[in-house]
Amino acid sequence: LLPLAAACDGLVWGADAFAVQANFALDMTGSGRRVDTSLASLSYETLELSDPTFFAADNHGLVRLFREMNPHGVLRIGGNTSDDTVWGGYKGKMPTYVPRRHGKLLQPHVLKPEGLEALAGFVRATGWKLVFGVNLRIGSPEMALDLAQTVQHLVGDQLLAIQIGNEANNYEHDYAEFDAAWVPYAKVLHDAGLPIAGPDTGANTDWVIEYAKRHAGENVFLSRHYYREAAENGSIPDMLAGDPGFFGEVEQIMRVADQYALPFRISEGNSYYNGGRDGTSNVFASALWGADFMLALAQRGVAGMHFHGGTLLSVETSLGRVAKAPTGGDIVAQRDAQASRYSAIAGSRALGYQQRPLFHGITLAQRFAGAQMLPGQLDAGGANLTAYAAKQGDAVLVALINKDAQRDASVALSGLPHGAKGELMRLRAPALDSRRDVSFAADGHVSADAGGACRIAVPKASAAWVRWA
Ligand code: BDP
Repeated sequence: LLPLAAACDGLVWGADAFAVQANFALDMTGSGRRVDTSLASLSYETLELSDPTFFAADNHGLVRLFREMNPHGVLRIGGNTSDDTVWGGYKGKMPTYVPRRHGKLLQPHVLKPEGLEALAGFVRATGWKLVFGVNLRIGSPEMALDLAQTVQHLVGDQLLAIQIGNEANNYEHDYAEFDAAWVPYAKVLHDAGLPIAGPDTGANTDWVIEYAKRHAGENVFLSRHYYREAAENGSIPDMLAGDPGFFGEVEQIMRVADQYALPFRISEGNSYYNGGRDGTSNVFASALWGADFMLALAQRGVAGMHFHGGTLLSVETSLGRVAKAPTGGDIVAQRDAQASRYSAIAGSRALGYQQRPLFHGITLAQRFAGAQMLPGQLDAGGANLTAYAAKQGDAVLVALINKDAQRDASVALSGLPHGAKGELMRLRAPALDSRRDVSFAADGHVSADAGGACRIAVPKASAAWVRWA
């Protein structure tokens, strides 16, 4: 029944005969996109800088988790609060301004120099690069220039780019109006020698394409955001169903990005906007979603995926809401309560930090950093299963992500280097809705037979990652 099983000693589990039979045929002669080392990246609200002990060099727990996720990551500071913030270090005439969110009038947040200084220390401690968003809504290129120059002075060549405005599609009438507001900013920043990226739009692929056509030469990368849906409409089955329409848009953008030789980054995104959905964005299912989403982006040449997150306070404030963190529970629950629902990292300086389930999915995908994607033919056998392969130096990487809630899969791999030895890791948890006990850990070794074949069991709601040497 399972002729290949013997080649993968110890991997055929008891119920294998009942599992969906899937096939994944690697094409070692083909060559796909190179995965950027900054694939796993993060996005935080500007408001986070109002606590200068958060992004700080001595916030060791947070520094450690950033480095663990990716030693080559990019931190994007922005979000709604970037367009609700005035620069406290600005000596010029402060523009008059009343930010509005969801119909409510808000006081602008004031970014203090100590918040920026601490951020620069954090960036140095993590080794991450920085993308920093300035306020477009306020209509003050002078203030933005002053802030951007201060950031550059503090961060030096770890500054990857300044972005102008966050999801301007929410307050500018159309692309032309955005462009007219953007150009004076870009001019002063550009004249001062600052690197620029954009348009940092919400879900407007047409804006990204139009922007590239007009401004490619002035930019270091192109960007847009991604959320599947509003939190109210989120669910585990919806999240795991995949989003083929979006990847069609990614391919459209990549054609233009390639034409201008510019990287494309999802500068902000996550499962569900409006702060993420409790019981969906913060449970194990989000790890499978995140790993699959990142690899699907990498396969299409997207350089970085910035998962939005951070404290509950900053994200709720970005939505014009008042943060109410649930209290009680053990230390794990207490740390969990401090973070926004979709954040990959939970905790606080006082309580310590911990990985959310999503974090583990991100680390699985990040194992493809620097590799060259390989084409492959997948027959998922009717399961909600995805598969990715890549060449990393002399090694071959394979990820098998079984997002199916019901069906265990037995995946027959072919086209592997003959007789290759594989180091296997598994991403798993007790259940799709587990908030804890998620692990991405070593699970022994496998070997391909003399014909380059091997069968790997991927139980429902789990993923396998193999590095073949
Ligand atoms: C994005 C905003 C960000 C929000 C997020 C959300 O840029 O500030 O926190 O949506 O709704 O549109 O969760």
